[in-house]
Amino acid sequence: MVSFNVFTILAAAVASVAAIPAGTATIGNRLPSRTFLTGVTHSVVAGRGGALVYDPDNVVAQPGDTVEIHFLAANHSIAQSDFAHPCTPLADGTGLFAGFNFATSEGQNPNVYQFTVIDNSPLWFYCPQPKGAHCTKGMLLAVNQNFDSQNTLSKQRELAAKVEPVVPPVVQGGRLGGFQRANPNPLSGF
Ligand SMILES: [Cu+2]
Repeated sequence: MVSFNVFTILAAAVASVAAIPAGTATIGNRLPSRTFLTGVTHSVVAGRGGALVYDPDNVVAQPGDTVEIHFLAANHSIAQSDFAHPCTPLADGTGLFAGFNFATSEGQNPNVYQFTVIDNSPLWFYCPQPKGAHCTKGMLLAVNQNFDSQNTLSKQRELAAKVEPVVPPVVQGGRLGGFQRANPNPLSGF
């Protein structure tokens, strides 16, 4: 009976480990330990058609969903802000910043950037590329914006148009556990 119980516990442990996608663990991953990954991925394309956009620029996601950024030609990135200060990194230093590691002259960069939605709170992101002021020109991404509030993506674009993008000082995954990885699905989002 004892050995059966041990086996059962071991089997459960192996099963739970196997359920985590390869590549999830990374240095700087600060995901809350109880975040349950749903396995759902929302693909977002940065720079589609050469435009200064994330497409889509509005994602509705559940806690545990993954948002995956694919980078097309140019030198885009992604950084996290709050609603009221678009183009500026989160002041408390907890925001993610992917770094400028995704430049490509054609096609899409072989790497993507992933982060995990950890609750239903609105999340705000911008492209911090200062050359050409991508954020100022509206390169913003909202996750779970609340359309019943004043804080909508269209309103944030009005705020962004008045400021210059700030490059965050540190490349980090932030509370959302963001990390760079090889593109697991090159056709995703196209
Ligand atoms: Cu950009």
